[in-house]
Amino acid sequence: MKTVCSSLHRKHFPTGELAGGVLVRPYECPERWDYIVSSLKNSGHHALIEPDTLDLTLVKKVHTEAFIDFLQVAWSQWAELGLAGEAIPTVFPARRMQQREPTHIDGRLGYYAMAIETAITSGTWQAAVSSAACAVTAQKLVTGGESMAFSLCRPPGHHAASDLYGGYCFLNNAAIAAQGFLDDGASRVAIVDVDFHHGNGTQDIFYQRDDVLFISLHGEPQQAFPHFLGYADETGEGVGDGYNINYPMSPGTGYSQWRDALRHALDNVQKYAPDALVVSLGVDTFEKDPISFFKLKSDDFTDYGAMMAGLALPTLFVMEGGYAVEEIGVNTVNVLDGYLAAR
Ligand code: 6XA
Ligand code: ZN
Repeated sequence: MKTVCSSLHRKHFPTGELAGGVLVRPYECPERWDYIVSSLKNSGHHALIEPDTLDLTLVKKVHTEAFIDFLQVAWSQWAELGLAGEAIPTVFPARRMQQREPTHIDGRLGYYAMAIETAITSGTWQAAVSSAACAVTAQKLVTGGESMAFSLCRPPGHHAASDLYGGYCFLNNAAIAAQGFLDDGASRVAIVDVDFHHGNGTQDIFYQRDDVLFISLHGEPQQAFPHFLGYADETGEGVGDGYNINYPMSPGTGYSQWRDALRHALDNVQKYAPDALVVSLGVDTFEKDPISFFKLKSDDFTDYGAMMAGLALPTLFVMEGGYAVEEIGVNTVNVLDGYLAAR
């Protein structure tokens, strides 16, 4: 198995995340990457590949040009003001306000943010680009004939919509990779998002399309971030109607219920008969995750990796969340090893 990863992820590491009303050390931290790399090596997966340069033309099929321009300059525009901290929005275009992009950085941040825990720092853009580059490089390995590949993306991507960042995400790595599969000849791609949080960005990007089936298993929006998307009655729009499937689940959900939802999800993937599968792989479904409420155990990750292999599809695993850092590596590699053993 080949893993695509880049040490440039370290360029993004804000000092603070607003959580519980205080600035804490971000849950989405660089050690997450280190623990995964070390578990990969412990499991004999030594093929770590550097990504190729990211093709921005591909990124622009998923994100708006204005959003990309904003991400590129947000830090320098913030830094010019000589402010003490990192770039965090404080005001939003809420209901009945204008949806027009302001020129001041405070306004621009609020215009493009879907949540405020995620600060932008000097290296954020560079890290986001390296993360998306990992996803696309791994996609090309799969398109080129590898039966599966893993892109160890950091920062993650599934909350990023065409013109929104937040929830630790800037560029939607899984969506960009799915578009990459299509551009390289696939007719249909399925994305299964097993991160604890709803993949609002990925859903939004493909909501009106039938060439990408998006399925998400997640904490119900009444109780879980991102709170404003992810209900079961969101099924797609226009030609996309029927190609968006959500499985929201309540606090305390354990593996037997979660597994039933995944079984149902994978049956839907099979009916869709895609040319490739993208798995948005977040392991924050783990029982000890500090910010989530599902109860999966480490062995459950192996089990569901094997279930995914049953589809026998060319498969790209894209790293999303997971914050029980000491177990993040084992849980992630369990999915990949479960998959490989069952193929
Ligand atoms: C912010 C929670 C962000 C969750 C990010 C995540 N309070 N998404 O793991 O998958
Ligand atoms: Zn998550």
